[in-house]
Amino acid sequence: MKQQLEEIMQRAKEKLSLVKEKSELEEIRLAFLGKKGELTAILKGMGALSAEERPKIGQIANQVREYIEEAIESKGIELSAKELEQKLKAEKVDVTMPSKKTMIGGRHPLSSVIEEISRIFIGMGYEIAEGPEVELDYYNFEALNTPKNHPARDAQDTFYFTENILLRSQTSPVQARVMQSQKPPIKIICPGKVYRADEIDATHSPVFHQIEGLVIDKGVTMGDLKGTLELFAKNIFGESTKIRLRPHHFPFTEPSCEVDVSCWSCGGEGCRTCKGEGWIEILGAGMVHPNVLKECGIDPEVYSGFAFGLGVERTAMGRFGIKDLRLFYENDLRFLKQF
Ligand code: 2NL
Repeated sequence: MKQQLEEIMQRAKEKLSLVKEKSELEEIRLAFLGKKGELTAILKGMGALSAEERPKIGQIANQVREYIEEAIESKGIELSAKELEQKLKAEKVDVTMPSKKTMIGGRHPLSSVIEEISRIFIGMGYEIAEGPEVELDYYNFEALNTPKNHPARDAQDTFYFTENILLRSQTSPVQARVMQSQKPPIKIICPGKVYRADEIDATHSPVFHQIEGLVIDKGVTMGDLKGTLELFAKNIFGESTKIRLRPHHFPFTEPSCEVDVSCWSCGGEGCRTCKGEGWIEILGAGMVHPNVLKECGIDPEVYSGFAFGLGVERTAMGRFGIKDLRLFYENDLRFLKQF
């Protein structure tokens, strides 16, 4: 029996030396130490031994069991270490490899212009107001002194959902909503998308962007309007820029004007950019019509105000020397990367 035990130990030793994977260890443990294992079988047969031999063989059997248990455990530790080493080798990162190129996006030129203009007015204490693009005829036209069948509606023809719901043709309805919901003083600009029933060509698009401004307080005059717009023009086109107001007509302002800036290309001499004029039209403006103030719940005997509006696309085309407005919407990276 002693010999049998030694053989078992020997075989366990050999088998363990051949083990390559941890899963094999459990098989070996069962084969020797399990309920139906070799060592267990020997122990079961010990009943036949003499009282003298039994403790001796029992002791050896215990030693063999301890030996096999320890051998399995240390093999397990050895294999775990090997596995970890292999895993680390396989997952090694070469930090000297060149990195993948990531594409970094940039601002769209129209967003840049909107942001630049917004910053100038925020610097003068204005707040930014936003409102719906799907608008009521009331806010887009009626509240702005432009009743149904008014000839000015023709130039502002837009898209209708129903007789009274439309895509806004200007951002002034946002200003009408602010006047009806807040008390003066009001100092806001309203940037946003606007819509017109226009055919697409180099200078027209059915969707474009506008920034309108509105100031309402006691004692606001045309002088304030002129000073504000002059400061704005100098900020955006340069310190030497001059402005000029020409009489015009808008239904929502009285008096109304169009505003020109001295040409940023030639400074007023006359060149191709300004078509020899020396001046370039950039926006429309005026003193808010008393009918508009009244309709929006503001007493024109107490308060007055000015308003202005400019087209973002037209401003960006002038600023960047772009001849065709469709370039803004095509999302061609060769174009967009230039800004
Ligand atoms: C343009 C220039 C303009 C306004 C917009 C405005 C807004 C309110 C009251 C009075 Cl709530 N006016 N906005 C004023 C003058 C010109 O835009 O060429 N528009 C067709």
